[in-house]
Formats: sequence, C-alpha cells, structure tokens
Amino acid sequence: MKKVLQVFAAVLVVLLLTSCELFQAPPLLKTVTLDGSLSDWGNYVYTDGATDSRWGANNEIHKAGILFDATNLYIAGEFTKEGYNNFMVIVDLSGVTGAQDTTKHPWGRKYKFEKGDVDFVLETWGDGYGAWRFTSAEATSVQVTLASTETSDGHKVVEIAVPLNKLGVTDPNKLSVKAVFVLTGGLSDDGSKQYAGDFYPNQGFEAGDGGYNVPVVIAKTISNPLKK
Ligand SMILES: [Ca+2]
Ligand SMILES: [Ca+2]
Ligand SMILES: [Ca+2]
Repeated sequence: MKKVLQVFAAVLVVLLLTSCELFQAPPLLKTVTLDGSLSDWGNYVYTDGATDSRWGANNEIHKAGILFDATNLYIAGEFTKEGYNNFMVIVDLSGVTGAQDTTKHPWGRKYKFEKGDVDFVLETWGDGYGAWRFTSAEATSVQVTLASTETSDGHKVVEIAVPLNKLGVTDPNKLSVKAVFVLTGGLSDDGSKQYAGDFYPNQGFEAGDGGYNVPVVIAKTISNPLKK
C-alpha cells in the first residue's frame, strides 16, 4: 500500500510540474513575412487616428505594431512624413539593461520612458533607416532587415526584423517588449524642446506645435505580450 501511495505521490508531482510548465507557456507571439504588407499582422497592428497629428496630414502615424518570435523582433508602421521627420520606435526589452534616456542618440533625440529603460531605437523614412542598441554607455548601430512599400494614397508602409541576439536578448521565451511610436522631428535651436508630431499610443499631453520640454517623458506604451 505504501508503495502505491509513493507512486501516486510521484505521479501527482509530475502532473503538477507539467501544469506549471503549461502556465509558463512561452510568450512567443508570431512570425511575419517582410513583404511591406501588414495583412499578416492581424490584431498585432494597431490603428492610430488619421487626423491627430500636430503637423497635419503629411506627418501622420496611421498604423504601428511590434511583436517577436524566437529569433526576431518585428516592427510595423504606416505613416506619412515630410523633410527630416521620421517614424521612430523606442523599445524597452525585459531582461535587458539599456539607457535611462535617448541622450546618446547620434541625431540628438530627447525621449525617455516614465517607467523602464531604452534598449533599442529605430527611425525610418520609408526605404531607409537608422537603428541603435542603447546601453548605459553608448548607442551602437544595429543592422536590421526592412521591407517598404507605399499605398495608393501615399502612405509609407514598413516592416522590419531585428535579430533578438543583436539586442542582448538571451531567452526569447521570457521576453516581453514595451514600445512607443513617434513621428519625430528634431530639437529646437536652443535644445530646450523636442518636436514630435504624432504618437502611438496617444500620450494625452499632445498640444500646440508639438514642441515639448526635453526630455519628452513617455507615459503610455504598448506591451507584448499584453499585460494581464
Ligand atoms: Ca507582411
Ligand atoms: Ca495619427
Ligand atoms: Ca496618435
């Protein structure tokens, strides 16, 4: 009888461990194809207001998304932009230690998260990009893969893949990402203001000509996997 009980107990332990494993199912999200079409993003691509830019229809974020699989971080965007304005994404990766803010950005952008650090920043103007991994000491260029197209109404559409191992991610199974998307401009001549035309998600402080005291503190982000 004692033996039966022991076997029963052993089976119970195994069952318990297995169910724990199930509860910790890897948060690997989705693999997308880099073809400049966001149709494969499903619910992972979000729509931003079509008329909520401080700078009008030519500097507008329409869609944005971020997700990952076992090997890549993926970024999606649909936007319009003028001049040197860019579609920018600022990313905080769980388990990676980055920078307090974007001070080390080679083009001098001034943003920070209210909560979290900056691990990766990408800016794109459609058919080209700049991308950097941020640490407390420096921002180093990262090579990514980019596909871009243009819609019939002149929106630029981008799909980007960044190898997770270039971002310091060691275990994608435990990864969560947090991000904000900005239609960014530069700094005012005296460096006191950072210009930003549109945000996704909306921050709530959007106002006036889109010039904000530096650094711009990002309060609202999107997370994947979604926070429960
Ligand atoms: Ca695609
Ligand atoms: Ca918008
Ligand atoms: Ca917006």
